[in-house]
Amino acid sequence: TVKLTIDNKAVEVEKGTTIYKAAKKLGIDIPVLCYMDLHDLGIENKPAGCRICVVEVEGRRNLAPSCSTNCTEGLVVKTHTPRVINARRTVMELILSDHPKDCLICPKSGRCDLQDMAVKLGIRHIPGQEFAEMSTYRKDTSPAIIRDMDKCIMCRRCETMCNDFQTVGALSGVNRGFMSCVAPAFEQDLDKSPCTYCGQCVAVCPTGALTEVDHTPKVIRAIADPKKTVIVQTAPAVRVALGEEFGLKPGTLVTGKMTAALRQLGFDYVFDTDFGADLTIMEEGTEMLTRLGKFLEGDKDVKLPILTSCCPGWVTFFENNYPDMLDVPSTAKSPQQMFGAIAKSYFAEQLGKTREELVVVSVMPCLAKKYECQRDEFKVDGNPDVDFSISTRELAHLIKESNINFAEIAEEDFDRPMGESTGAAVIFGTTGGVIEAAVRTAYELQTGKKLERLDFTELRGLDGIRSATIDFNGLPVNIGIAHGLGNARKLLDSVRAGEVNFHAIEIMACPGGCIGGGGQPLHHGNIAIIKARQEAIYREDAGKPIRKSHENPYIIKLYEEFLGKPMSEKAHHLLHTAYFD
Ligand code: HC1
Ligand code: SF4
Repeated sequence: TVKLTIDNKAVEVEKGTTIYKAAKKLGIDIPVLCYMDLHDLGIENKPAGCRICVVEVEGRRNLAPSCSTNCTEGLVVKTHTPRVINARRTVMELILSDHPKDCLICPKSGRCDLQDMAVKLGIRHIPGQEFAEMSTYRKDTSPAIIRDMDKCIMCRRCETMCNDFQTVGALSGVNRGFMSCVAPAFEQDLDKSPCTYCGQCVAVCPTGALTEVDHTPKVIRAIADPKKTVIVQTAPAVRVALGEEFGLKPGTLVTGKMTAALRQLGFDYVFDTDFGADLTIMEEGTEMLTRLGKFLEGDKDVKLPILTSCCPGWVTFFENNYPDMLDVPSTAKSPQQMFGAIAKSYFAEQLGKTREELVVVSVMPCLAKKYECQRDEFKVDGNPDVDFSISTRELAHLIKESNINFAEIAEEDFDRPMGESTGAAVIFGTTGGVIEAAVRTAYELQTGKKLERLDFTELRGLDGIRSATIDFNGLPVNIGIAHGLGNARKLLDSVRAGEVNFHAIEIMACPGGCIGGGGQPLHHGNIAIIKARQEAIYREDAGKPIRKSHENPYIIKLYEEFLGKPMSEKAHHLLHTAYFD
């Protein structure tokens, strides 16, 4: 260890600790802009680029960036001398001299780290902006994400998420000086790059440089159109995070408030993606057992492990990186898309409406869902099964702009039939949950026995890659789980190399699964927030009267009245898909 003093307080830290972290230990919060501590996810962003975190170190001529300067024995550090404060203000003024001043209409306004820092440092004037020209870039709008590089401050957080955590490599620093920014190779548009639309770059961007494509104006227009019946479905992970946008603690469950707010917004039917998740389990669980059965009979052509396919970021990553394995994932559509397909067929029939008269809106913790619902394979004669997908953040905006008092609103329940769901569906929202839900159903279908315990804690947690063997009444089923595309790549590479032997694998693109999605209230890589959301998911599951998908009475009815049985021809037509490279 080494001993030093910071602001006249003594502290002892491990060798190699940065001044920033040593100060944190003392409760001294040095301001940072580009720095991002994601060590729980195995990564850290410290390019020491912005220089906001500079401190004075006795005996050194230059100020030191505290995020990247290590503590040494006897160091005397001062974090807020006049010289330090002056330097921080100058740094801020320089950054702002090349930053647009359209804060009033910026999608990040009110949640922008740069704006907050300008407030904190009391910036009132930007020297030189009268004569200096700002660098400008072409705006890039993809199906899910908008890149507005005029607002990029080169913090490199997005690059760290995309390259180090997701291993997608869609973004890297380009150009020099004022024209430097982060972009796909050859400065192509995002939709020409290997981007998966996971949105993790958006989740950590400190400014308005990376934001989601806003679908809320289209949703408002649909609600206002008397000729349209507008149906909303809400993803499992939204209910454990939406409250954060209204000042509630991470992990507060707001299912009933969210439902009531959606009704007040004017949706005609407030349904639940969880219904789609229960349906996914019926189809995917049956597919898993069918493949497993054939494998046990010695069928050499059967593809195992079966991979979950409900995460669209993961599906795109898979299509881009594993074209030799396109027949391996489950063919089951995601719950979002199964919901849309059933809403525009079975439910439309019940209402006596055509699919064109219905508008299906999804509320998702995800930005890739915006892309998923636009994919051609999820359209009938050009009409999409899900018309618009809005993020948890966009829903919060809609609620705020409609003057709904979220804190006070009384809880309400979802509509039926497509608002009924089980605990198994809720846990889809966190890593390990899809496969746990599948096991709850597949076990009972395979063995004909009732499960004695529903909580498969061996499948839970936040380790990047996990595995467990579940005993199906004498048949050991090997299960693998990964969250984060970098972890997924490691796991899949070992499958491709024949080094591991799994029967089923669940993969989710985002940290913690959908609870850490790119459309959620920004997590900024804070694992404590993700943990709190995860605990809330399991609380919701534990409190549900029905916790196995095959016991959802409205799912049973759907098969009786409409689909026949899982993987029937009709189910196959409506609920399954194929993958393309
Ligand atoms: Fe997810 Fe899913 S769990 S993908 O993470 O399978 O987005 O929440 O809606 O479709 O159900 C997201 C969450 C979500 C789907 C389900
Ligand atoms: Fe990379 Fe995901 Fe951002 Fe695309 S959305 S650039 S894959 S981090």
